[in-house]
Amino acid sequence: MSSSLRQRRTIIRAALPAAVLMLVSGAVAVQSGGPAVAAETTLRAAAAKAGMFFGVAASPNRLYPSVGQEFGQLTPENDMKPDRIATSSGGLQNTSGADTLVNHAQSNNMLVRGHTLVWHSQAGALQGASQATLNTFIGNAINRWGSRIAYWDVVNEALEDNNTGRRRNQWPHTMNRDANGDGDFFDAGDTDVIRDSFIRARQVVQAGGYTTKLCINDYDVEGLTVQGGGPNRKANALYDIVRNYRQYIDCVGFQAHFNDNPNSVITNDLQANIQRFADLGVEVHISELDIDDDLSNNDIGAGQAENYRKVVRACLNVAKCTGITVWGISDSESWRSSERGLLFTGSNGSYQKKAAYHAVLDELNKGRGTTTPTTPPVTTPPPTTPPVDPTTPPPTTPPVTTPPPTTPPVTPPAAGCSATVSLNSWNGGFVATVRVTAGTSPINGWTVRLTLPSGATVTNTWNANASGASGAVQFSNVAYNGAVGAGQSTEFGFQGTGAATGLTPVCAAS
Ligand code: 9MR
Repeated sequence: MSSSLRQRRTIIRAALPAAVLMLVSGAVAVQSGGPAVAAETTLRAAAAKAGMFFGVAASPNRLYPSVGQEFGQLTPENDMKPDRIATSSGGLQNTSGADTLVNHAQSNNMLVRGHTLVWHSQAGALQGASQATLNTFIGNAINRWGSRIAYWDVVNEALEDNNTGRRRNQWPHTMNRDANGDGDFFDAGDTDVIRDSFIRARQVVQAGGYTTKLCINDYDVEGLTVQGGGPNRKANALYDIVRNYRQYIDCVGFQAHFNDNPNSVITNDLQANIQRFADLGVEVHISELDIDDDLSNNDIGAGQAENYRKVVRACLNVAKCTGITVWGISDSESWRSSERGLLFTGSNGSYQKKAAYHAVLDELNKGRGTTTPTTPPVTTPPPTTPPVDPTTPPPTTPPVTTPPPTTPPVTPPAAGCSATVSLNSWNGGFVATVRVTAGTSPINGWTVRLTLPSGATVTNTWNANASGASGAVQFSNVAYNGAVGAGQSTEFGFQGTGAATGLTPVCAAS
């Protein structure tokens, strides 16, 4: 047993002396007449309880028992890539590694993510192929495994590096044509490898009657912003693709190879970005997670375990974030071994859990808690920002019925507040983050009014009650963020369609 788990159990025992400890299917359940408190002891069980999968990238030579014990989903790290399995005419070859992985997953009740059909890299014999040949390959690969593959990465890494927001200027994307010259490939007359590959994949799935879901996957798309607060244009470009091709796309993978490249850090708006994709109706996955341990002392300001917590919490807080996959089991066997980015040390099946492992397990065991809705956004969704200190247990009192102030009920002096807005815009939409700051006295409630330019419409709001969707709109606090200390701030956000330039928020306190 891990030391942190032992510690937690000791605390639980001390707090509940009459508790009955039970071991049920890997869960430690504590009962004391009230509801059972259960902590799962594997990542897969804890994730499953929260309604998501926790998976791993794997290779056929590393299918040790821990793979099926700890993980409920498997992505072939290299064995389903075109350079392994595609012939130059779009046929299949050398599928034995992929078959081994799919069989292993099936016999261990694990989901499989097929990785990947259309990719500029590791294309092997398909390099330079036409869309027709790509379509042949897409059909052959999907049909080989059918519904045994729960998710396929249909298109991988279509967008350029360095936060340009452009498609890659290399095959297969060089086949794209912008017929009307409007700067995108979304129009009927355009040629778009992304769209055409998804249309083909969709046809194959439908014709075969498979349950397979079709995903687009990329890196450096995790935050709404990049380091320094500028817009994440790559994320915005991915968002535009998913929005335009929503009828063909079921899921989005944020690879989440976090490191200290300014475009690859963990930003505080990770959850808001997951949320905006989820609001399009797609599932979101953290699909290739590893977190550079060198970050512990610089740009993020928290150790690796805390960074893992942050990412897991951001996913847990969005109901349509349905899975997390780490990109390997152990640091030494990782594609980036020097960054020590994974949850275990050791090798060849003899693995030791790191602090990051215990943090992930603990966070998963806390469950989804404050999830945002799966159905179209309601006007008062629960908070979408992660807790300030993710190690703090959730409040023991219900947030809605219990008044927030902990200080005696002294009537607060009339006090003012101010509001500032920061915008993250993309073609046809925006996310606004509004910061409400109390003046020299504490406030117990606030209302922010602003006027949206013509054509802009609010489609989703978090951490505030919205009134009105266009023109003059107002946002007031929800139960848990009305009380703001003197000089302190709280934030809410809203997403909209159209352009929202020149917003001037006016804050009134109560
Ligand atoms: O982890 C994979 C490594 O073993 C391969 O050498 C490498 C080749 O490109 O691909 C790695 O996996 C990548 C994945 O397929 C797509 N996203 C980035 C991953 C890490 O490079």
